[in-house]
Parts: sequence; C-alpha cells; structure tokens
Amino acid sequence: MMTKKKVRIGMIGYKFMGKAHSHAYRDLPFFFDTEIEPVLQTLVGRDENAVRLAAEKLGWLSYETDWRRLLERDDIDVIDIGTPNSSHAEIAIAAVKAGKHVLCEKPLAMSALQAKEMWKAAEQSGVVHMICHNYRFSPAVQFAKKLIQEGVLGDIYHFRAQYLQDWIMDPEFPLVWRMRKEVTGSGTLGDLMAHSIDLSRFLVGEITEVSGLMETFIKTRPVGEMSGGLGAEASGDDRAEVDVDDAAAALARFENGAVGVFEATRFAKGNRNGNRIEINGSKGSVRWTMDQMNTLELYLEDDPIGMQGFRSINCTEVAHPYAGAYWPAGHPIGYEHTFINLMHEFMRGISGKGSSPSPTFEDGYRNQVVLDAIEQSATTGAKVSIKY
Ligand code: SOE
Repeated sequence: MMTKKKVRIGMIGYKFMGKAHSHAYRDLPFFFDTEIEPVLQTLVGRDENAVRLAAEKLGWLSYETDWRRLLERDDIDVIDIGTPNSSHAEIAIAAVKAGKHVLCEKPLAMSALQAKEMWKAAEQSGVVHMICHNYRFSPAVQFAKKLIQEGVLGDIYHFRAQYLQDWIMDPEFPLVWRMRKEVTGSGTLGDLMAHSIDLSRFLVGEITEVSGLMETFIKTRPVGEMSGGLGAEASGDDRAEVDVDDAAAALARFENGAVGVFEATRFAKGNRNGNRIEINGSKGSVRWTMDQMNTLELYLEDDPIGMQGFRSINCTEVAHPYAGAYWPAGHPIGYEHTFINLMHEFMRGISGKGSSPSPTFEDGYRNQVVLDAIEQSATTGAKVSIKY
C-alpha cells in the first residue's frame, strides 16, 4: 500500500467558503489517486463556541481562536484563508514568511498594491500559493480552454461575461461585511466580476484597457452581519451608508485584439448565481453557464450547411478535464467539485517541486490590477490602461 504524504491544513474561517473548502479537502482522496492526504488539522475562528461546533461538523481535528498560533506550529503545512477580504494580506504575508503554503479566497487583496506585496512575499518564501477562483475548474470551462488553445474557435473576437445574483435586493437586507468598503474593498466588482475576469484571463488572455461603470441602488441599510451561506441578520435599528457597488459593468480590450464586455450585479431578480460566459471566434463560439455547469455549448462554422447550430456537449466524459475522476459518463458533478479540482491542483503543487499551480497570487494580483482600473474608470469616467 502506498504511504501518502500528509499535508496538514490550518484553515481560517468556517462559514460559506469554510464549508466548501473543508468538503473539498475531505472528498479529494475519495476521487483522485494522489500521493497526498490532506489532513484537516486545525480550524480557526474568533468565537470559541462557534468554531468548536464548526470544527466538529466540518470534520476538523482541532480548533484555535487566534490564527497567529498556526504560524508557530510545525504540524501545520498549509494556511487556507477564507476570511473577509481586509484580512487576507496580513494573514497571507505572515503565513508565507512562516514557510506555510497558502490558499487564499478571492479577491486576493484590497488593492493591487497590497496584492503585489502578497505575491512577492510568497515568491520570496518559495512556498506554493494559489487564489481560489473555483469556476475555472469546471470540466466544461477547462474543455473550452482546450478548444481555444487548439485553435478550434480560430481567432478570438469577443469575450462576454455576466455574473448575476439577487440576494441583497431587499432594501432591508443588512449591511454585512460584504457591503462595507473597509472590509470588502468593493461590492459586486471584487466579489463577482473578479471571477469573470479570472475566466477571461484564463480563456482569452491579458486585458490591456478598461472602461468601467458602478452603481449603488440602495444607499442605506440596517447594520448587521452574515449568518451563514448568503443569509444575514440585522444587529439592531441602526442604519448606515452603503459605500460599495451593487452593480458594475466594464468594457475591455485584450492583448490579442479581442474585446470584452463584463456585467456583475446583485440586483438581477431571479438569478441566484448566474455566472455565464460566451466567447466568439473566427471559426466558432462557446457558451457556458453555471446553471448547467456540465454543459459546454459549441458552435462550429465547419459543420455542414443545414446542420449548423450550437450543440450541447455533456462534459462528463473521460475526455473532459477532471470529469474522469468522478462518475461514469453522463453522471453530473456540481459546485463543490470545482473546489475539489482546485484543491487537487494545490496539493499536486505541494507534492511536486513546489511550483504554484494557476491561478497563483500573481494571477490574483493581475486580476486586482484590472479591478482597480475598472473602479478608477468608473470614478473618473475615463478609460484606463492596464499596467502591471
Ligand atoms: C457571494 O456573492 C458569493 O458567495 C461569492 O462570494 C462567491 O465568490 C461566488 O462564487 C458565489 O457568490
């Protein structure tokens, strides 16, 4: 029997993303034959009773109430950061300096400057670093990448993305950390459009120029906090100003000549997690939506006349990246599997020569440069060139 190398994880945060990450580490060895066994060593949260209960439920061996203690421990190899955005930089920089590999939730930081510090610190320490853009790990998105790389779509002209949600539309939905600029950095821009920018960079390439627009529809809300998942509770009668965007839009140019249109909003009634993209090339097009994440719609100009049209490819075959690790063809996977696939790459990076699999902190930094430029453009009304 192969002796597996144990990679001991210390994870900070245990709500929505904490649950997704815990599940992915636990299920990973179930599906992938790897030399690595992730160990859910220690879960961290400030509220002792809550973190103890979460550790029990999510399957962690122990808990701590201060993340700094993880850094001193030699039984922790990885720090996984699932905390609100304003704490990412402090934790990640301290962790990489302590020699820990780091996986960080998106957006990487509060600004491009901060993201660059994180990336540079990680590179200097020689640890493995990744940012958690899980959607690019959907087999259908990976297959789209393969088709584009092989030139099946020809020259790429358009990248189109919509990321539509509706969970804060009630004006009485509390002002949680995800809507407070000092904690989150931006609203839909960093939370949702960051995912679309990641997909665009993954599938099409680097962005060179953007024009942005941002809007806040509801100006004040009752003060409150997240209560798990995307639920929230008001903490009293106080109201405060919303200082981040409810919706954001951007036009972009790519290095390869393609143009991009991005839309992100939390005000699209009926769209719970509508993450969609379409790419048009000289020889064909692809479309993907999270609502049917196992399907890639493909149009090929070379199809016989009369037979042309978008076909729906069920990306559950062995030929589709990651799909073979799961079930026989035709048996779909879901949201949680995008995290398992990502964690699989992260663990492979750790078990290999220590090189960081994409998306790395550098990708997180480049993404953040685009986010900052969209915000700048939305404020000034002028288009902004991207400089890394
Ligand atoms: C909330 O908008 C949220 O949980 C995002 O923070 C995630 O990144 C996205 O995948 C789902 O929606």
